[in-house]
Amino acid sequence: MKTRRNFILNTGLTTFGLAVSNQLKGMAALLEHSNKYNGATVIATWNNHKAALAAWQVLEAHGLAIDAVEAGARVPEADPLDTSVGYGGYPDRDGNVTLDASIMDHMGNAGGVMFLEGIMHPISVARRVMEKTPHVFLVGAGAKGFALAEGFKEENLLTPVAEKAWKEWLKKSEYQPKINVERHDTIGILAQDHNRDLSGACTTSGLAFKMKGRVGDSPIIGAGLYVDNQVGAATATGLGEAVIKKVGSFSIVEMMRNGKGPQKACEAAIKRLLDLKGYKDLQVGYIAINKQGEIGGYSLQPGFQYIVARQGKLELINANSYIKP
Ligand code: SD4
Repeated sequence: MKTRRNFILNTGLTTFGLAVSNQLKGMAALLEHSNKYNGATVIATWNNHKAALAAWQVLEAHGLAIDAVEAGARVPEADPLDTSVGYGGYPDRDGNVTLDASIMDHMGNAGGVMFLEGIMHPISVARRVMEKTPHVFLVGAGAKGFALAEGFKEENLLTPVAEKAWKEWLKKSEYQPKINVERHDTIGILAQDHNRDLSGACTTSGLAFKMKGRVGDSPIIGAGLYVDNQVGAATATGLGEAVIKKVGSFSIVEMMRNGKGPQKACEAAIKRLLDLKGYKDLQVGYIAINKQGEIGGYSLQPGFQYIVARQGKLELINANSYIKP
């Protein structure tokens, strides 16, 4: 924690109505007492501060963690400026916006949708799969048919900005995922509510200009997201193929079960990527929370950030990375 540069987002200040000096004192206290239960907590990948705030508001009103993570994930899904998630997400190489999402609650229930088209809120469809069907995953046309039957609206999710970027990409049609450059804003969001129950959600439009039908880690239980209410929860962002091969989020929760704290578990999971070919050119970031409310985050490359909301404060953390800046 010592080497991290932390700061509190201005966006949080007015919303929470706290004086700056109190915030700074509070932040020091947060770091000092990070091994104690700190009350309700939200932790999300990247600078998804609006999402963290939406989730926090659910927890602050003594809502459930599952409602908090869904509310949080819906924010970037509806944001046309977020080019990695939902509406406004960059399309595949044929110009189709195809979405992946997963959700887990504190009872070990899980739901996911993959390769879903035309529905703005895949996270809410994933939740319906979890709560209303005997299944865990629905994909493609099946997921869409289910969503429509559940009353979700069909919409064109390709914004003019995303279409322009795709047409620009078509000129060369080279597929080379770049570290942190593809606007990796995929949201993985974890919450612990006032009952200390844990839930998580993860939602994405996947890698920009991917092959049609490609599915990443985000909707795959154990890879992009895993929650065990007895132990903790973890979620991932970055190159999904690498996370899937290492079953990243499940491995972090298992390491926490075996005694590691969230920070050490994220670090160990990142180190497991080092035997993958080409690891120096890919990015993966993990975040985790345990049942005690301790949090952690770590990435392979520099540049990964995550956001934490707790005790009325919103804090953006620059994660430490295995490969140094
Ligand atoms: C994927 N993990 O589909 C996602 C991409 C991502 O920010 O995290 N983007 O592989």
